[in-house]
Amino acid sequence: MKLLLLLVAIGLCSAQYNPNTRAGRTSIVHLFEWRWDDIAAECERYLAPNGFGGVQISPPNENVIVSNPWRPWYERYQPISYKLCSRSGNEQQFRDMVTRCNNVGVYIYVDAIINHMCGSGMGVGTHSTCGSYFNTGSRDFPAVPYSSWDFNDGKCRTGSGEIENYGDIYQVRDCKLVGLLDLALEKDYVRGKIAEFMNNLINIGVAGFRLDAAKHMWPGDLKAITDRLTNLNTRWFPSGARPFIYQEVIDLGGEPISSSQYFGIGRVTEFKYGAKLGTVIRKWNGEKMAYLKNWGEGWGFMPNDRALVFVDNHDNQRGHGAGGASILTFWDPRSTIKLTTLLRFPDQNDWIGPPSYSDGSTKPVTINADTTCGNDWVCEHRWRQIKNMAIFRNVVDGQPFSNWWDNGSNQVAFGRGNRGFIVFNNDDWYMDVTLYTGLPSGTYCDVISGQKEGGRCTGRQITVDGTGKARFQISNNDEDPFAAIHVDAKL
Ligand code: QV4
Ligand code: CA
Repeated sequence: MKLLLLLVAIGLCSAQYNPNTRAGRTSIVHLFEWRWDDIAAECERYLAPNGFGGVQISPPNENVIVSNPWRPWYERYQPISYKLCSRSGNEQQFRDMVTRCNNVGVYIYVDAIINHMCGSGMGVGTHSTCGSYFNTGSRDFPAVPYSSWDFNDGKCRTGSGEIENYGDIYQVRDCKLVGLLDLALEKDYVRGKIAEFMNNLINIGVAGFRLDAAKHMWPGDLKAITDRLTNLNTRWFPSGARPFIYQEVIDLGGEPISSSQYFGIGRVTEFKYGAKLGTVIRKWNGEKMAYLKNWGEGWGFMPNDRALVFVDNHDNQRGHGAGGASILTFWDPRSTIKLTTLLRFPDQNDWIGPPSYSDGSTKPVTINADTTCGNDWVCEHRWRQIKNMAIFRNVVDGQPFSNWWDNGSNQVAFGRGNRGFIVFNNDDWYMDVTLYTGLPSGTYCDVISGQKEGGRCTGRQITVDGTGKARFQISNNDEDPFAAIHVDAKL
């Protein structure tokens, strides 16, 4: 089975591998640093009507306030407690968001930071998002509570107490990741506190979790924790539904810790996907789009039913974590499951937080007359091409990869059953080809250059003849040198 086949239909796949999205909804968008009130509104006014399946949210629990002098986005990866208050909002606002999104069938996936608490150098005080006291010197987090017993200081065997060598699985799991106080996840007490935090979120109605820094936690500890999770809230989910789990393990090969060690717990983020795709689109290392014919497991990626795929994420878009220079920061229409709507940030400033007022609070997302976002927010998921390709995925969901064509170089085309067809021209010359699409005859609206609006097409029209063939003329100079048609965009 190829990666081109989408997530297995709901009900067929078991346990924490099932994203729990509504039938026919196949993408999750990451609304990085958004306020809960804004996400609730976006679910209702945009995500549900356009078929998005869910939202990955920023960590909802209390974190340290870092003054840099302005607050960086990454302070949210430094927990102080499991109370639900952050720059995105308080517990009441969180509950309201989950309820309103769930009610329109857009589910919430929580970025769960359970490997560690805040950085060891964060000091003593109440400079935290709910004002809880903490003392990093004595390892005291009374709002959980955690104390020095609950950290890995005694277990880590590097001189610095930091992870120094990713080739040593013990230090990767038991030492501090960039100075972050590492939790002793083998302790029943710590497991219990984490499970309590996650079960509270499940009870409120979330559909699953991204497990941050999973590579830095022993698979056995993660299994013990996820086994304690309750089933999803039956107000919105079928009885017995398990939380969706996807684990952040950056496995580009070459390290003793691999993605497959985590398959028993849930899905794993496939970082090779974005890294390889970037080299192909950029034509680095002799790569060409024609080679994408067996994209997916054929390229040495993890099995389709264990992968969560995406092109870029909040780290590698700004030079954090791994991924490399090839990462594309635009969206690939072919098999994306998670989109990232990110913050505008100047090249040199990898720490820039969300648009905020002088008191550090986050500005609301406003919507401009042309449907883009204002107040300095960038809403990639509202870009026509991206929104339309999220719909394309839904329309062709469950259909087999079909009718591949390539010119031996960087012009390629393929279909998904007889429901959708897409054509790319990434060569440096004009493309004029007539291809078998498999689609029923008729006139279709290309959803890249435009879209169907009130029975009319605002972009180029493509005619499929009685034999299923259509002519595609795509200039290499087009703003978007590709075209996509599907049965719901038939005029
Ligand atoms: C600094 C020094 C340390 C020193 C420490 C002393 O670098 O050597 O020991 O001070 O306290 C921030 C700073 C970092 C600082 C650290 C602790 O950038 O310089 O350490 O805080 O104060 C995000 C950011 C990090 C940030 C962290 C916490 O990317 O820069 O660190 O949040 O705020 C690997 C992992 C992978 C990880 C990736 C980034 O395998 O799991 O690195 N990705 C996830 C998240 C990521 C997040 C974390 C993990 C940590 O996607 O966003 O890190 O939760 O590849
Ligand atoms: Ca750890």
